[in-house]
Amino acid sequence: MNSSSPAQRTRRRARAVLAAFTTAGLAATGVVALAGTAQAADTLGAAAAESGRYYGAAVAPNFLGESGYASTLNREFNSLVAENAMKWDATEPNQGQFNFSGGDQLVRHAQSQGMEVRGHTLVWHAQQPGWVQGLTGNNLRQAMLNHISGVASHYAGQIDSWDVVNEAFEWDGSRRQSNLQQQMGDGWIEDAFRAADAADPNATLCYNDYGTDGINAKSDAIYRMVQDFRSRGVPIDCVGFQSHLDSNANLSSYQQNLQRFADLGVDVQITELDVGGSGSSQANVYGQVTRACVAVSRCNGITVWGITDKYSWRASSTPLLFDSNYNKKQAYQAVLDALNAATTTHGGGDGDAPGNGSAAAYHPAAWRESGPATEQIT
Ligand code: 9MR
Repeated sequence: MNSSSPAQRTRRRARAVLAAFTTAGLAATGVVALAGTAQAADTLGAAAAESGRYYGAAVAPNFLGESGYASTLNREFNSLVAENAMKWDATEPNQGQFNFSGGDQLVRHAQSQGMEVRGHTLVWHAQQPGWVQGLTGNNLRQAMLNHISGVASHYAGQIDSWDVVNEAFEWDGSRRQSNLQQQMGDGWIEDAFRAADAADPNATLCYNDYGTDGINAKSDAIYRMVQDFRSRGVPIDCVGFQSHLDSNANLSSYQQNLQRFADLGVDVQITELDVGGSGSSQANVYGQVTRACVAVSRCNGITVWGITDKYSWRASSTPLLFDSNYNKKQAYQAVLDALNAATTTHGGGDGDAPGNGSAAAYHPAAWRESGPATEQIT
């Protein structure tokens, strides 16, 4: 059991993430941030690492053998998430029988490249195996807890952030009436977070959803849930904003929305970014999202939902940063520029940041989570 306060838990996790950046991210990318100088990095991962962040992609293990796919992933990204391979139907196709083959392959790949790993997703109303859909009441609850425990403990120590619960709210802010909600009632979300915390105390535990790209009824409801969880010590560390967008997206309150969650004491992450469209309008939305994230110190990373348009879940909308031939699109340059711009602005903004004389000025996690010297770091 974990007896530390939520704030202590988050601090410990943020430090673990920072350590991963300094050893894997920065060393692997060869980026050296010198005080007062802005070095423009030429890959997404290296540019994000300059401000202590990750830039990731959703990946499918069966494409890793394609050279363009693997080389683009390895060159550009310093984080990955399984697009499908860690979901309930993939990891526990029969009750109590776990299959980690696809997820393990991705974790091995990430580790060989010095990448971080996001875990997606422990509990969701979709992509449940058939046996789960027939369960009722306490049987479903026990199955959920056992699933979380089995998967999160298998990957313990290897996942930086877990999407513990995915898409549990409706547009109007009410709870989605899934089998999870109907069979277990309101308490299932916090039960899921407690089970994930018990299985992997060091992972950053996220609630993840879509349609939360500004201040609206849905993000308000999630905000109230996070506020409630933090006040009662339910172990939530992070909120994921999927950000499946189109070129005409209205992002007028996007950054403000990220910031209000951050102000509750959780990290915020852009978890499934893609933007339907093309050319400058698509690039403009990508740029806006990136600038919003890097303007919020607790926005510690961005994941795009795929590498190439060719394999996107919405391929006909050409929503990703690389076309079907792995050529960089205009949106790629908008993202790279926005990430590189963050390098010059970090370290000067907040009063509690170290001065520009310290390399840590480029790694907000180092100072934003600084705890008392006596704090136990695990
Ligand atoms: O991209 C995923 C696609 O390959 C699957 O068929 C689909 C199944 O529902 O899930 C897609 O990923 C979803 C993610 O897990 C959760 N947020 C929405 C994503 C797009 O549907």
